[in-house]
Amino acid sequence: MPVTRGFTRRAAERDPRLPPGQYDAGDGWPVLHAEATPSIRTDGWTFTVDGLVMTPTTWSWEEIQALPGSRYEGAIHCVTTWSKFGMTFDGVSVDTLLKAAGPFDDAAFVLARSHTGYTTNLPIEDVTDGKAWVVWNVNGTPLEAIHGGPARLLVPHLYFWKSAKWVSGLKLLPQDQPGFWERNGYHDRGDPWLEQRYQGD
Ligand SMILES: Nc1nc2c(c(=O)[nH]1)N[C@H]1C(S)=C(S)[C@@H](COP(=O)(O)O)O[C@H]1N2
Ligand SMILES: [Mo]
Repeated sequence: MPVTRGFTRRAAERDPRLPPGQYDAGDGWPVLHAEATPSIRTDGWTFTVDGLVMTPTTWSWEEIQALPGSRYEGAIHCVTTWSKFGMTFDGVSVDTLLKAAGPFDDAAFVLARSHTGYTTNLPIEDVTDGKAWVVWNVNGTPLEAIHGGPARLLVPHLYFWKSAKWVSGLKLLPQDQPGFWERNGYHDRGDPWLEQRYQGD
């Protein structure tokens, strides 16, 4: 039956790494952000973990680079339906940063913030156990300003709006506090495999 065979072939051709409703952007890497691209120098740059932590901690550019490095190799998924495969990001694991600051037991959420004022919220489980990074290199080269350089958050198992560009810190909170896109109609969590694109999904 040709109809059945056609359906089966198309299903087999779909890349199993592609979450539902996503397409492979190939070599291109779309640029998306709400604010003007800032020009942020690495001298004077800081990254701070504060809120519900024993030791609020700020790292300079040199200090964060001196931490044990960590790499992510894999896909990224934007809510506007493009995905990219085979990305290599280098930076530091959020686990390393949180370990230094020592979250209190009641720290259940984080609000990531950017040097531009952008924010995005995450449950602490989504940034611990090797699931999130602060990164400054992509595919072996320094992250360009248009992609969040000098450093951005990377939370690749969630839609890419959670990966705050020009990231400046994480605040540990007792309850969820929606960030920029989450207040503007995007889903609170943003799991691409569950197609959690917009509020109510
Ligand atoms: N500071 C900041 N970070 C941001 C955004 C933004 O508007 N401002 N947009 C998010 C969204 S919606 C996406 S899809 C990705 C886009 O990252 P890219 O431009 O490197 O592809 O950045 C995320 N991080
Ligand atoms: Mo996005």
